[in-house]
Amino acid sequence: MVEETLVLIKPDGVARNLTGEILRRIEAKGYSLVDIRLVQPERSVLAEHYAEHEGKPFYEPLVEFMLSGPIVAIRVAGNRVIEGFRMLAGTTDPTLAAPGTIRGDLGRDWGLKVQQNLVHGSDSPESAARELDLWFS
Ligand code: IDP
Ligand code: MG
Repeated sequence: MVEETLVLIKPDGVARNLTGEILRRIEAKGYSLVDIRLVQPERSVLAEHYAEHEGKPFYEPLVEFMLSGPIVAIRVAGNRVIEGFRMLAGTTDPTLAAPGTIRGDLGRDWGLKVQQNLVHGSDSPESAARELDLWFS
C-alpha cells in the first residue's frame, strides 16, 4: 500500500499566499494530492494534534497561532512520503532550515514565542495515521 502523510499549510502560509507555491513543490517532487481542504479547526482538534507538546513553553502560543486563520489540510501519497515531505519542509527553526526547503526558502524568525514555519508534516507512520483520521474524519 502506498504511504500517506498529513501536510498542513499553517495560517502564516495561507495568509502569505504561499499555498500555491507549497503545493507546487509537493507536486514537482512527484507526490500525489489525494485530498485537500481549507479548514478553520476547533481548539480541541489542535489540542489533540499537538498533544505531545502540552506543557512546553511554546504550546499555548502554538495553539493560538494555529487558530489565527485558515489552514489547508492535505492528504499526500507516495512511497516514503512521510520522510520525503519532512525533507522538503526542512528543520523546525526556519533560520536554520536549509536553503532549498520550504522553511529555508520561504520562512524566517519573526521574534515571536512560536516559530511560524509555514507547514506541518507527520513524523512517523503512527502519527500520519492518527493525524489523517483527525483532520479528514
Ligand atoms: P515540527 O513541526 O518540525 O515537527 P515540532 O517539534 O513537532 O516541530 O513542533 C511543532 C511546532 O511547534 C513547530 O513546527 C513550531 O511551529 C513550534 N515549535 C517547536 N519548537 C519550538 C521552539 O523551540 N520555539 C518556538 N516554537 C517551536
Ligand atoms: Mg512535529
